[in-house]
Amino acid sequence: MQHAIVAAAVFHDRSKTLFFIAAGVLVAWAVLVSAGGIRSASFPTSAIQGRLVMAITAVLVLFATTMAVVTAKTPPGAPPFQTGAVVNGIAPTATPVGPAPTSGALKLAANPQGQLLYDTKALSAASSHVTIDFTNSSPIMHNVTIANAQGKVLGNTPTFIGGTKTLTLDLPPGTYTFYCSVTGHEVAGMKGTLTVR
Ligand SMILES: [Cu+2]
Repeated sequence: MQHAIVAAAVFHDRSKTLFFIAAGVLVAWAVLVSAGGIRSASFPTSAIQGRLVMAITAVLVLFATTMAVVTAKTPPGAPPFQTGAVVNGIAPTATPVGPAPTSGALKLAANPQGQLLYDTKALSAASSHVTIDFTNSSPIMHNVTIANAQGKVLGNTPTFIGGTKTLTLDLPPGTYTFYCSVTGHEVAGMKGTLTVR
């Protein structure tokens, strides 16, 4: 019975030091009492000694059982990191993750202060039906143009100032570029990558 509790505790949690101390003392006591019983034919030698042995045994069993219950109630600590396999003590480097694919309309905006930039360099669509809502609150005319990996233009918004224009395209899964085709804007940094999942 006690043995089963010890075994269960061993497999449940290695950190239950208190319980092991209690269980260890109990086991040591049991060995001691057994040894005494084997060596001496008249063990226990008196009724008082017999009661004493029983009392100590009872106290130890109670202590060990209590510790088992107390330690079992201690929730196991959550793992602090989920970084994948650790090899030779070196955790794998974190892989930069792009924006989560959006199944709804993708939002894109030009820098409202007039810098030749969009507000993101990466868009990710969860399906081939791609909708981009492009907002241009800057004082400069802009558009959004989509090209495939070979540079072939597949679609674009009009070039405009103020408000939002929507571009909808059906694109096979793959990697595309989005950019502003107004002269000099793409070179200045008005471009990014569109990933279609
Ligand atoms: Cu532009």
